[in-house]
This record gives sequence, structure tokens and C-alpha cells, in this order.
Amino acid sequence: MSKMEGVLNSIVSNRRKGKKSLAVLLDPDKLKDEIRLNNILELINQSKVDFVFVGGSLLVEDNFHNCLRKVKSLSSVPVVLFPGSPSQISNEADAILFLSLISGRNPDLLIGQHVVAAPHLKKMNLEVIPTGYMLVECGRATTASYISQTFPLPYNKPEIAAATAMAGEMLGLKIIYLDGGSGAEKPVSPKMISAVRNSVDIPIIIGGGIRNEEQAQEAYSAGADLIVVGTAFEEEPELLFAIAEARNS
Ligand code: 1GP
Repeated sequence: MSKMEGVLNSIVSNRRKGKKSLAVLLDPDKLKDEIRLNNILELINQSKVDFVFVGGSLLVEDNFHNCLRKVKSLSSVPVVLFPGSPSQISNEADAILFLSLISGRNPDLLIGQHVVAAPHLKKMNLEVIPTGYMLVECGRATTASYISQTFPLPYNKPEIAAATAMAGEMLGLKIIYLDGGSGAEKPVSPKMISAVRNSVDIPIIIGGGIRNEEQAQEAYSAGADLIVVGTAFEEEPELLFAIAEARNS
């Protein structure tokens, strides 16, 4: 991605070319150890990941800005904020997913926190990407569903996911992010991904519970444009090389 192109344009143009993308999610709370962070960034650079997402539903360690600075200084991969709250905003990143939690009915996460964040974002040089964020029940309660105080979409109801994504696209959102939540027991089902794929034209991000190349491949084949891997990468960073391969197969 060139600096001028922007993150959203790059995802959209990759989608048009049929090119799949991969993002790694870094949780700043888990990256306080500088040596570990340096090693991880080296792997990220070598594996040619397309984006680094930074954020978390609940951050308690006060390491967000430090982590961002490190990532920006040691890697040229575009950095996208994936914020759990308006406190996770920084000019150091390239873009922010401006997440509206459209699977839930918590007004604060549909529009409330956006009102708080908007005047700050307006003054910043950060690309804002309007994102329809949908939490999906994937085997266990996750921090995201607990903290958001919302019911995730039922795992076996692709038609609800499709209708929700359609509404998000009609409201003008530019990307749909279907997320089983960090550490989900299983990934969002290929059935649900294809139902959403067949219902909207905008790019689809899939994350939560993707732990190997096969699961990544299934998500891509079902229609994901970009997949996000967090927990599996934290547990076994080298896995990234295999998962990155799934983009091209
Ligand atoms: C969570 O989609 C991300 O919001 C990544 O999930 O940590 O399970 O890979 P994992």
C-alpha cells in the first residue's frame, strides 16, 4: 500500500483484483516486554503481513502509545487502530476502524462513543474507516461480548448476519468486520461468511479463533477479503508464515 493510497482504498482495490489480505492483531497489554515486541515485529516484517491492527476490548496496562510508537518505528506495515474505546486513538497510526457495533443494541457502541471521538478525530491526520462491526457467538463468551454488554449474533444464523450486513452497507458503512472475538473457540462459519459475501459488495474482514492455515483458507474461500489473527500469533508467532501462505492458495 502506498502512503497516498490509504488503507480502505488498498483493501477495496485488493478485493477488486481478487487479492486476499492478512492482518495481525497486537494487544498492547501483552507486549510490554520490549524484546518480545522486537522479535514479533521482525516476524511481521519478514512474513509480509498487509496490516497490523492494534487495540483491544479492554486495555489495563497503559502500554498503548508506547506499543504504537515501537510498531511504527520498527516496521513499515500500515498500522490500523482497532479501538475498544475512544482512549485508543493516536496520530501515530495510519488509520482507525471507526467501529459501529451493528450486531448489538447498545446505543453507546452504535453512536455514543463516536460522538465523543469525532471532534478529536477531525483534528487528526488519521484515515477514518466507517466499519460495521458484528460480534458472532463462536463457542465461548469473549471479552468483546462481555465488555460491550451485547448479545453476539447466533453462530447458526447466517441470515441474520446477512441482513445486518446489508443494513450496515445501506447506512453507508464501508467495511463489514465479522468477529468471533479474541480467543474464540472456533472461527465464524464459512456459511455465515458466504451469506454475508452474497449480500453486500463492500469488503469483509473476518477475525476471531483463526488458528491455522486451513481455517484461514476456509474463510478466504467463503468470501473474506481480509482476515485478522491475534491469539494464535501470540501463542506461536511462526504460524504467521503458514497463514500468510493461505492468502495465495
Ligand atoms: C479479535 O478478530 C480478532 O477481535 C482476532 O481474534 O485473537 O482469536 O485471533 P483472535
